[in-house]
Amino acid sequence: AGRGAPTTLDVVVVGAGFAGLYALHLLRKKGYSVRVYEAGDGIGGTWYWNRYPGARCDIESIEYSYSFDEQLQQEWDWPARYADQADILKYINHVADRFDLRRDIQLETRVTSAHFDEKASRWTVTTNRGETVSAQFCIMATGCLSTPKQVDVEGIDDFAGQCYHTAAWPRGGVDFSGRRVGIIGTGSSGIQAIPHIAKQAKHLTVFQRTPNFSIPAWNHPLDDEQRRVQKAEYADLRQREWNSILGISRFPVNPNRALDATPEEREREYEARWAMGGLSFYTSYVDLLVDPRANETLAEFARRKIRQKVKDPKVAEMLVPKGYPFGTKRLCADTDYYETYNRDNVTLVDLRATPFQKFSASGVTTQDGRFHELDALITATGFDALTGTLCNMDIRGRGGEVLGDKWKGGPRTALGIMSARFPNMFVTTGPGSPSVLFNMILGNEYHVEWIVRAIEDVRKAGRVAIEPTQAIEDFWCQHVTDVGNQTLFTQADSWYMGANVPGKPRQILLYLGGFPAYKATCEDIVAKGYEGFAMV
Ligand code: NA7
Repeated sequence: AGRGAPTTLDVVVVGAGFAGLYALHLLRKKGYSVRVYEAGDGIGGTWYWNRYPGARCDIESIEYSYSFDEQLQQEWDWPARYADQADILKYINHVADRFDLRRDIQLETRVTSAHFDEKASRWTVTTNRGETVSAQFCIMATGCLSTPKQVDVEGIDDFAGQCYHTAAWPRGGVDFSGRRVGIIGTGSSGIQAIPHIAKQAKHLTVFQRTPNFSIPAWNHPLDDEQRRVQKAEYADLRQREWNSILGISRFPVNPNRALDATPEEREREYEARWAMGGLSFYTSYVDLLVDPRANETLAEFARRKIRQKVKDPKVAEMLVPKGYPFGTKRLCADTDYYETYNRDNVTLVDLRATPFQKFSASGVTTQDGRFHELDALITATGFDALTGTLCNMDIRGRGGEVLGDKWKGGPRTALGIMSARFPNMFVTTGPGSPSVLFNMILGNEYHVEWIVRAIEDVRKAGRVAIEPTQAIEDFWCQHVTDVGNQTLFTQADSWYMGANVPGKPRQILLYLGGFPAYKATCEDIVAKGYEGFAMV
């Protein structure tokens, strides 16, 4: 890209993470002119920004990697069961070089607006560098967790120490030696970062609003023999992933119901899952996420484990999750998380009992009158997930309708991929798709393949645009809500529910019918000539 590059393109892709890179690769292979815009000064999306200590994937690398190229997956060596941020970023950069992707990626360029020109049936895309391009199709590969959420506490701007959000971590890292550090947030990011920061800092104060369920990851290095065995079964592994609910096939799926099992059988099952670690609990019984009594059997098991690990019973009680079902906030996978609270230099503050009162230059006071002196503050406070990035961009469809206005009461999509009156604009792993509870790499691959096929089908049909009808969008939104309501997910104040951002409408933002059912619906629609979509 750059000098002399055309300002008229077939496709603009926004974002150079896993989805954007694959979209570029596939579209270019099919002969389309494509440019990818990326806000960061490097590629990798989530894995570029989230470089906090301990950042690691909690899906095994053998599965959390591209499946589209057999040679790539046979040649790449993952050093550990779960890869850390640096290894995943290395992999992404390898993929970019391997498929010669960089020449069509423009870094340090943020797309600020995308307006649909109805007469031309094209998108006019503008960047923060004042550049404007015209593209027939626009793919928003902007990610689900790409707008970090800041905290709003009185006086926080007066705090004179260093402040870091886990999702905007400085490139060279941070040295916390000798410092008094505070961290807000105990989701996946906080739970991964806390053990690392505690080892380095003079003192770490963890400000916890809601305790999470976390299971040991049991991460370990992989040797050549283990990698050879894994790679030998790749074809079968991928097949099983595509047919599974979570896109993970390394953990067995138990087809039984927890409530049909005896307490002893349940205990055996849960102990076996504990030994597998991490997300394995999601498939331990089929009724866990739909029946509160089933869920409670597992929640109690997990609470007992926390009480066994944390020496101070008062601290243990603060860490024990209550009041929402197991797994309905994203289950965390950790390394030495609970053990960290047995250290002398770690303090846990329960923000429900003692909320923040006010920040000053040197720390924060909680409502019990205690002053916590801090040299640095880490916010592991999550994201305006799934909708934030798209709603903050100036996206205008037919009649100048602004996407952020259309989605004020909640996102409106068909299949999580398109929105009515925004023709030729596609989203990967968008709201209303199942991807955030599925192996994200496979979810992205499927979306990219669906989108590229749709683009080709528009061209083949001699048409200029495709868009969903209002009817299919209404149907899909209702379906997502109905399916969500059959689960326990609606009972937690999670980012899945939009409940982590003040003022955001509370509704289920992902499709919980499972990926195989989702994919079948998407394929069926195409087989019926894009039923519910209009080609103009
Ligand atoms: P999460 O999972 O949204 O966690 C954010 C954490 O920050 C969570 O413990 C929140 O408590 C806490 N939080 C957020 N806002 C505040 C305020 N204002 N005050 C105190 N505490 C606050 O984000 P992560 O980055 O950890 O993980 C995101 C996803 O990445 C994860 O689900 C995986 O899929 C990978 P709350 O629970 O809202 O009370």
